[in-house]
Amino acid sequence: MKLNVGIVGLPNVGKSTIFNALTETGKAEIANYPFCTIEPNVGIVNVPDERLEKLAEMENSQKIIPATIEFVDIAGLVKGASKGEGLGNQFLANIRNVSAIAHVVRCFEDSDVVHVEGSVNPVRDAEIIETELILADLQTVEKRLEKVIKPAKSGNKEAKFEVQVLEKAKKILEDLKPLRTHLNEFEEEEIEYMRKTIFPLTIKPIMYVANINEDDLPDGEGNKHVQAIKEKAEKEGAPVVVLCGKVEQELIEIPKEERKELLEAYGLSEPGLNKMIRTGYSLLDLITYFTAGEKEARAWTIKRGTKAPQAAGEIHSDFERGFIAAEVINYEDLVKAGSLQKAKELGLLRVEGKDYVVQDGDVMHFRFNV
Ligand SMILES: Nc1nc2c(ncn2[C@@H]2O[C@H](COP(=O)(O)OP(=O)(O)O)[C@@H](O)[C@H]2O)c(=O)[nH]1
Ligand SMILES: [Mg+2]
Repeated sequence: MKLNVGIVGLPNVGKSTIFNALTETGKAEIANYPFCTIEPNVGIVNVPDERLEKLAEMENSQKIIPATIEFVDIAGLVKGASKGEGLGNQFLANIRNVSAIAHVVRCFEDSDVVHVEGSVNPVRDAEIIETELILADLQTVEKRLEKVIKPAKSGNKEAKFEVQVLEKAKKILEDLKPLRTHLNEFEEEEIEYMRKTIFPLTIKPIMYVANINEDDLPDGEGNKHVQAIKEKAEKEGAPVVVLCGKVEQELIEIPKEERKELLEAYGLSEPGLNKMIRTGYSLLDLITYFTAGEKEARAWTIKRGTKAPQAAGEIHSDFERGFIAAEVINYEDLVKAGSLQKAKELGLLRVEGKDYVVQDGDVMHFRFNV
């Protein structure tokens, strides 16, 4: 499965503004993706990571290759999408193809920008979209139920299992609740089944992106709409990223050297987009390990819980196939040592075997034999 984040929200909330700024600011070198055609609404974005910069400095690496994550601008979700309103079905299909959702809500007042619902109210807006996703899931679940109910009745074991899961999901969706906030009611294998067989929209992890005006920077503290969406998000256990789309756009339009000054003027230590990228990364349950040498310092993306051989396989399938061992030091310890060479001299590199679960920030060197 591709690991990507779909940007979702009502029209005119700032999705494209944010998407464009994102793809500009974090533009990944397309040269690294020779075999994929990149659609105009897809942006491959570098994951900002200070550790990688420091690592490259420490090891005198000529090149830095950051981890990347994909964002997709999903346009045009409106009320009634689940019934095919607007370009409803197409958009729902686009959401089905992403692994996580960045739900942009408008928290800025601006009489020049039309609000499709007539007023600024991010909680209502979020619920409009959520309801469409819930209704779409309900349709999917009901359709599948129709198919499996007969074989289940005649004793088919798999069908019986499906019915049990689908009935549970149906009840939650009929209460107009998303599946993602009710996952504790399912067994692990039931969740797995839903993800792999019926691809629900509301099971995907979500972050809210509160788009505010520049006067409300740095964090939207005094903006009541931001407070309201934060309360909703907290109940759901979803993260909120507060940013100003307009300022993010401004930042990419000025020369790099001037950005720091503009950020400081708004009381920001970094672009809001950086937070959004990192939040997307963690929503997907991804962590980073590093390799570093004179040639390059590079960040590699793995799912949390990945063991050393599979992590090595990210670099090359030979590394996984012929895996012998990994020399490992965590970034924090490496910084204390000063360099890989010094760490080696101090005996700080651990040798780990095939059952080692790679940790975020591990600096790895693989030994393999093919
Ligand atoms: N005042 C203000 N306007 C914004 C902000 N972000 C986006 N807009 C404006 O809102 C309008 C819709 O933005 P767009 O990104 O096209 O929204 P989309 O329909 O969600 O993709 C445009 O005129 C933007 O310039 C913001 O932070 N503040
Ligand atoms: Mg748009």
